[in-house]
This record gives sequence, structure tokens and C-alpha cells, in this order.
Amino acid sequence: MSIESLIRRASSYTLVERELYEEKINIMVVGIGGAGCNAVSRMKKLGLSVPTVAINTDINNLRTVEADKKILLKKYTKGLGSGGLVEIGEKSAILASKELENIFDGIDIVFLTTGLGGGTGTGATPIIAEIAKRKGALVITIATMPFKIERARFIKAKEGLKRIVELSNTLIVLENDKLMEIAPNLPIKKAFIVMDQLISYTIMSFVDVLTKPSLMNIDLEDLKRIMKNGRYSTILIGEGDASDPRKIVVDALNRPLIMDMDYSKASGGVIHITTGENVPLSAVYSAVDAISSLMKDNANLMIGARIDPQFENKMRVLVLLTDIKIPILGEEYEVKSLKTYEMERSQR
Ligand SMILES: Nc1nc2c(ncn2[C@@H]2O[C@H](COP(=O)(O)OP(=O)(O)OP(=O)(O)O)[C@@H](O)[C@H]2O)c(=O)[nH]1
Ligand SMILES: [Mg+2]
Repeated sequence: MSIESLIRRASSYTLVERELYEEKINIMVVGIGGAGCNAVSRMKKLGLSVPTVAINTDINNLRTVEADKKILLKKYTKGLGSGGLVEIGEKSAILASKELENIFDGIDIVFLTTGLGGGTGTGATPIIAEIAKRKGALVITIATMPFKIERARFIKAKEGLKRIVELSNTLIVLENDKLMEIAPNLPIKKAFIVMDQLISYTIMSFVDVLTKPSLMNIDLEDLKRIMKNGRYSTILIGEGDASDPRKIVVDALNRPLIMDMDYSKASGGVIHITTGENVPLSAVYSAVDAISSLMKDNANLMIGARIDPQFENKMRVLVLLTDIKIPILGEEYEVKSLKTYEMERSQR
């Protein structure tokens, strides 16, 4: 049989859904501190369909937010907030460890959303990441950096980010300053909604990759293995016309609002492509090639793909890259083990 006739026959096949793979994964989105809880609440209003939890030291904020579950860290603060002190945010979460542990029962993946710079989000998020991780969940933290003009808050946020990087499996950092670049004229609340939409889109795309039937499947164990092998990782998403896959990849790498990271040392990762039934193999190849050309020669890249009729002539590329560098934290930032971090905390 000639190769041409094999190709002709292949094009007339339709996919058999039964052979595709479906996995049940328990996912949860947790907002921490004022900005984090507000983000969760707004995402819920935008239609985020994942169970949500709002955690804060501030009872007034918790009263106003919408979430499936609310946890007030009250033992140390009496519900009056942390007064901007990171140590208080941290201590309040430690004192609520038991209650926090319970929310992660049976959870496979947890997204933590927080605004760094205040006391609660900056102090409590590393503790909550650690608790979730100990319970066996994969922890994906989506943190926002405050405006640089907030000065001391920005410095505090950087310190918090270092801890969060150490204690999360993967991290996405957005910058409030970048809102000034793309939406300077929007009222502040609306500008934050721009950010919430991006967070929500990232979460929902990730959930799709893991839970919807796939042609080339990436499962939770694959993700865990890849994230464990690399030090720091991040997730990028691009979407556009399937006729220009390279542009989609470039857009993913340069997404507005996302903090600049250095991908050139990336040693591994996952690339997942969602596209329409008729998009050619060469388009998929070209998207993967655009990513892999960024990475080390011996990088370990895993590929997943899903056909979705809603993506006719369109393509969404989700990339998770490990061993990235975070320039804002400086080339020399100290890499601490969890043990060192715990020892330091007990000495404070
Ligand atoms: N993206 C975004 N950033 C916000 C929002 N609200 C506040 N921020 C930023 O987030 C930073 C942290 O603020 P909060 O979340 O209010 O602080 P907190 O974690 O509640 O801490 P304390 O109130 O000090 O206990 C601020 O410095 C702002 O830059 C929001 O709704 N969205
Ligand atoms: Mg607050």
C-alpha cells in the first residue's frame, strides 16, 4: 500500500471518543488575604466553576467576598487583620494549621491566589502552600506583585515571593505595575478585573488540560514528576489562529501582566495543544518547535494534545517550563531547602 493511500485513508477517519481518556481530578482555588479573596470572589462572579475557599485575617473583607468556604484566621488577630505585618499573617496561618489541613482532604491540585505586599497574603501563603503540599496536593501559586510605588510593600512582597517560590510546585507572578502599561485609564476595580480574568482563564485552561478527554494525555503523575525534577517552574498560555503557531507561542511567552522570567535555562516542561480536528500536524510541530528551541538541547519536553471542535482553525498552547530564572529575585538569591526554612522560622 502506498504512503499516499495510507494518508488518504487516515484523513477519512473520525476520532473514537471511547478510546480517549478521562480523569477525575479534585481541584480547588484558594484566595489568601484581601487581594486574593477579592480575586476569588470576582472569578466566581465571572463563572469560575472550581470549588473556592477565601482565607483572611480580616473579618470585614471576608463578609464581603463570595466563596464556597470562608476561613477567618482569628486566633492571633481577633479578625481585625494583620496590620500589614507579615509575621502576623504567618503566625495566624500556623495557629490555624489544623483547620487549614482539613480543607485539602482529597484535593489533587490547589491554586493559591494572593496579592503580595500586605501582611496576610505575604505571610500566610507560604504556610498554606506548605500545608497543602504536605497533604499531597500539587500547589500552583498565582501571586500579584504590588505597585512599585508602594515601596516598603514591594520589598516585603519580594521577600514573600522567595518563600512562595520555595514552597509551591509552580508559580505564576503577575505585576500590578503592568496594569499601568495596558490599562492606565480604567478605574482601579476594573483594572483588577482584567487581571482576575487572566487568572481565571489560566486556571480554567489548566483544568481543561487535565480533565478533558485527550488525544495525547498528560496526567497528574506526569505533572508531579516534571515539577519535582525542576527547581522553579511557571505556566504560560497563548491562543490564536492555527495558521501562525509561532506567534501563539511568542504571545504566550510575552503575555501582558506576567512578570518577566528567563526561560533560557529551562530543562524540562510540558506543552499541551488544544486545536481543531483539521489543523495539520505541521502546525502542532511548529508550536512545539518554537518552545523547544528556547530550551536546553537535552531538555525533557512532554507533549499533550486535545482536539476540540470549538477550536476549529484555532489553537491554544499551554506551556509549563521548569528550571526558569526569576530576574526580580536576583541571580544570587538563596535557594533554601524546606528544612532550613523551618529551622529559621523556629528560631525567630
Ligand atoms: N491585583 C490586585 N491587587 C490588589 C487588589 N487589592 C489590593 N491589591 C494589591 O495587593 C497588595 C496586598 O494587599 P492586600 O491583599 O489588601 O493585603 P493583605 O494580604 O490582606 O494583608 P493585610 O491587609 O496587611 O493583612 C496591595 O499592596 C495592592 O498592591 C486586588 O483586588 N487585585
Ligand atoms: Mg487585608
